[in-house]
Amino acid sequence: MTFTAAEHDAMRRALALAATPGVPHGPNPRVGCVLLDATGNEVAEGFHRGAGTPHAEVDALATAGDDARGATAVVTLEPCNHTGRTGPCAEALVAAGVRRVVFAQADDNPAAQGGAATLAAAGVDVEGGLLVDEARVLNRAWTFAVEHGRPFVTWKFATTLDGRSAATDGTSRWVSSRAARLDTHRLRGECDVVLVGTGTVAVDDPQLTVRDEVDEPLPHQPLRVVMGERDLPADRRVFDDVAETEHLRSRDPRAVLEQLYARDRQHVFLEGGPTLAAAFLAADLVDEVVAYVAPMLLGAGRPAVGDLGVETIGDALHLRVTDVHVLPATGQDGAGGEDTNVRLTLTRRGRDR
Ligand code: AOF
Ligand code: ZN
Repeated sequence: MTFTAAEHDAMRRALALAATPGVPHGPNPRVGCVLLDATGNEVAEGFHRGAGTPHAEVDALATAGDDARGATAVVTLEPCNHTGRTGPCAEALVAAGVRRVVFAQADDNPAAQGGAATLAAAGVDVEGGLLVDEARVLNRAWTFAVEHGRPFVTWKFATTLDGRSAATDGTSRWVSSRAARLDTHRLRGECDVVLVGTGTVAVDDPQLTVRDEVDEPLPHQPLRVVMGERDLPADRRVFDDVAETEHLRSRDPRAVLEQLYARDRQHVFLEGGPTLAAAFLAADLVDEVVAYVAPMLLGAGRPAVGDLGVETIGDALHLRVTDVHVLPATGQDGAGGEDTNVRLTLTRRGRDR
């Protein structure tokens, strides 16, 4: 692979453009594009602002106008080859007279792939792979979903130091600190589905919306999904009109993920109770864990996770810690705050070390 220093710098810029704050994390990938002239100077830049809006390349081409002729397009994702919500970018680049295309990540989306071949067939010089790791991380959930044919699953739970998520009388409201609750809302906002079981809705009645510091709902709300067969009272808070909600009448994690993927959902934030968490873990369908551990002991009460069928220590599920930090106390936390946030991943070989 031979990339110039100018192409390298342009790809860094394109990655930053793709990550522009406010651009939704799904269902489309976040994509940036920079157009360079023959001397390596920037002609125009563009980025994708979410499903239904122009793709990054088309956005940059619109700014460049005639200056696109003979240019090099530096894009974080292989240009698409399809007419979906918008037209094929590969053809738009050819029509604009772009001479060379440098991209980071290949597009494995079956609907859109093949842009590099189309460009090459039209005589455009094409190279991929520049800063590909950064591009994959930028669209972590989208990349995972396209490669695995199902949404990426983040299991989030709040627990006391002794692994309890509620006291024996069922009260759970102040297990996590204010900082932990705000952090949860931020993470929810990056997902396109918040998933719980019917039990959680019946017992805890959570609202499951994304709210800001003053408890106002944000404009972009993930779909709220309740899974399970039992009927639910219509007065539950998940059925309010702040966000959309769907009740999927299935207890099977795999079937539910399949249905969500078919509806273009790529990142599930699993916030169910111990039974649902155990079902997803047992089916090997948890990809990331986010735990908020409160400096609190209950000694009894609802466990954070239900029975995993582990009877001997050798069968324990093993996870890898990717980040750990203590969240600040805010003064509004009854007992003192300072929850520890732990992030972990599970490999597909979760049970061996
Ligand atoms: C690009 N540039 O900026 C984006 C691309 O929903 P559609 O019809 O717009 O198509 C979305 C698919 O197109 C998406 O899943 C990915 O494969 C590609 N997205 N492609 O060349 C962009 N956003
Ligand atoms: Zn496109």
